[in-house]
Amino acid sequence: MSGRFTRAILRRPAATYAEGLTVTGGGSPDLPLALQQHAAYAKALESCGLTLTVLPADERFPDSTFVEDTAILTARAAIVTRPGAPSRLGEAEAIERTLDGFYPTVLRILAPATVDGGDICQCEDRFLIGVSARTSESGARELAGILRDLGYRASLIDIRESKTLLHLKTGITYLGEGRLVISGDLPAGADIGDFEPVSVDPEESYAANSIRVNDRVLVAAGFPRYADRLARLGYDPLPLDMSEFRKMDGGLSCLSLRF
Ligand code: CIR
Repeated sequence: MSGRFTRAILRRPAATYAEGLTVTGGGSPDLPLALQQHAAYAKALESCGLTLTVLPADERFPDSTFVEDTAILTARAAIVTRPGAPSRLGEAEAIERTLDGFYPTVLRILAPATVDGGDICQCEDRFLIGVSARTSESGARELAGILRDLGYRASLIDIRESKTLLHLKTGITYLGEGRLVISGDLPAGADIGDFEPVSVDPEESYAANSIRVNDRVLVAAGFPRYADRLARLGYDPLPLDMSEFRKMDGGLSCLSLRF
């Protein structure tokens, strides 16, 4: 992880949530259950010491609860993205006003480039940037340039040949201490530098999207081998039920912007 987090921004799932994008085919999400799971997620972040800004549901954008895709928050600046799915483009505009309240410097990705925050993995002062169906090559390069100007290191990982990864962070998590969780869905030969890889069993690949938040690692419930592996490495996993977000191709990282 990169320092301790003190805040997070979340957005409640909208009444239109079930109309969002999905290829998973897990069936239609149950909105009341999604709201319960979202509330439990918020509580878990608070238990890790974070102060939350929970934005109201935005019915115009069914996927807007996946707030991570709209911005990249660093200690030096905030960067508003341009989400790659046309139905999600307006979400970035909506987050910008919120970020203005927290950051003196808010930069943005410019059209026609696209970037989804789910493709960006911060590992201390280095950023891994996924080139995906959502993050265009030009978007990835533009973002890498912005990050380098801010004094960070940045490198690209092309995941376009993966049939299972929506975003780079669908398949990786930076745990801190130089360790990177990697699911087998990451294309062979992906350059992950000299991070120590922590593998995830193929039948538990959904669990690869977890989040280190201060002294805990939030993990999706129902993946005991992964939780056990983290515990044996000295981490303190906090399992959360994610069924209704998984149905819409979302994971733990997608539901918040942490800073
Ligand atoms: C989408 O397809 O855009 C949403 N249904 C799911 C976004 C998940 N976000 C993430 O992995 N960062």
